[in-house]
Amino acid sequence: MDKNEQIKLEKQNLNKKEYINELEINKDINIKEEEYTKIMFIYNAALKEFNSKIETLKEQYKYFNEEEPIEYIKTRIKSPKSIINKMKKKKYELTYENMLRNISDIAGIRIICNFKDDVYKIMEDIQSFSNIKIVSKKDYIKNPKPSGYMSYHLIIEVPIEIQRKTVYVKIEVQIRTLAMDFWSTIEHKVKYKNTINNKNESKKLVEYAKAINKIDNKMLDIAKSNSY
Ligand code: 0O2
Repeated sequence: MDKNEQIKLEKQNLNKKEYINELEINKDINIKEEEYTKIMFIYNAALKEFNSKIETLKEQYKYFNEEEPIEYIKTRIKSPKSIINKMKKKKYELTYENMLRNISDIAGIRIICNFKDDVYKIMEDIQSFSNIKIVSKKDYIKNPKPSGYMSYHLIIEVPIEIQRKTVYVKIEVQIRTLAMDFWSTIEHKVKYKNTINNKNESKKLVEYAKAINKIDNKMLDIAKSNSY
């Protein structure tokens, strides 16, 4: 590439505005209108691209490290009802702008692995991906939630190309062990989304989370002593 071509390209890149700025986002959310569909298409596209990176990482461990820490991967786009409920709970006005800025888990990916150590290895591998911006990290394994919930959360921004513009899309990545996933799946069904607050049941769930954590640690010890 000659120098002029190089300069032209650099200018073009500088002029690339984020496509999201061209959408009319300063208005109320209406899930039946085109704007909503376009925004969800963008989240879906970003999630697909990132999922493919994680699938490659899963395979890569097998071929280059002779280990398979990732058991399975799940992706989901938050339902309109869940988005609206979360915004109401957090007392945001129901505008697209607030949704894009403040709801970080519209696109979500969950990575389930074998052992606690794997969680941190996977998290560091994701951090090393080029082009991915890390927005925030929450370690609910070292600091479990009062409910007993354990998991590692990352909010990342993934670039995708839409209409010749780059859009950075937020994705929530949850990384946890099979044991943590077992607990949180059941707890999500019986309590987390339920408004009825039964103190006795909540206490039991915290106890079970602690018991599961002990077993997780023991499984890791066995794996280490067998140099898995
Ligand atoms: P759903 O239905 O799973 O999507 P913040 O970012 O701190 O302003 P936010 O977004 O609530 O607040 O972040 P947080 O607390 O890290 O939780 C994000 C997600 O983690 C939740 O999404 C749940 O998926 C999961 N989670 C958090 N706490 C619990 C818990 O106590 N039990 C279970 N089972 N899951 C939990 P949503 O949108 O709340 O729910």
